[in-house]
Amino acid sequence: MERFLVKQAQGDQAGKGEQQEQTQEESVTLGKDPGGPRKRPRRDTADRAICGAGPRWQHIRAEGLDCDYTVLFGRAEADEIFQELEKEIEYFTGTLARVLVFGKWHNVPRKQATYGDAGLTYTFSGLVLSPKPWIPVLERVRDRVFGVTGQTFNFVLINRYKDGSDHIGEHRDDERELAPGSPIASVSFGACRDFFFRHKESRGKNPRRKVEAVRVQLAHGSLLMMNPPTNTHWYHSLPVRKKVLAPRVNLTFRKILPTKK
Ligand SMILES: O=C(O)CCC(=O)C(=O)O
Repeated sequence: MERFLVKQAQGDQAGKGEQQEQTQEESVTLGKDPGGPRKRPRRDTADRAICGAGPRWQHIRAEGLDCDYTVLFGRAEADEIFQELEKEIEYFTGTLARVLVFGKWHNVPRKQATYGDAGLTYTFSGLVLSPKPWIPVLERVRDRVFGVTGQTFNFVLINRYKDGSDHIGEHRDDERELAPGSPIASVSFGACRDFFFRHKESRGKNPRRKVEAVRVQLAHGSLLMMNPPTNTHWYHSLPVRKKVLAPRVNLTFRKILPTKK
């Protein structure tokens, strides 16, 4: 059974022609919007009335994987938000921007920052940290996600990729810190990049099972809702794409558990 590829819907062209760099798995093109009915993941009818017609969603499904994708911001608004993010976000520096692998320090191959509600803490590189307080541009994106999904978030992790050599390896998001049953909302600005899901039983040289990987192209202004139980069964990554020359900023909004007193 083949899986889906959500193609770039609009915006940056930098991710075009990257498919040949995909080596470890196959995926199949779902294509541009297949023209299905307008749907949103939100189920509450009263809320629907408030929010109007809403965006056009593509539903990405596989065994234990449940995601919804849409382009949330039009080009002009996405450009404006991207510029503001570039101006306002304060990224980690020093040891927080480095990682220890087998006893050797390396620069993290991207820049990272966290913002969120007062009083929250989370662990990062073995340290207990507090996010920076929300700033207007992040509230604007967070509130727009709420407007179309009804989901609230108290924390955002920001990853900035200066070009296609910056990347993030295969991982799952730390479930101990996430509120059980909560989705993760991933909003992207800048260069379009490939994003992969790989089933946990289908990793490594000798996988227990062969489950087709799922590739999604994350366009400028797009929103990918990663709904439970996706994060339990699937790893995700943003691989190197040498042909991508433009920067990209990704925001993953999360609901994390309040710090235990
Ligand atoms: O940049 C992306 O789209 C992926 C970010 C990611 O994997 C994460 O925040 O856990």
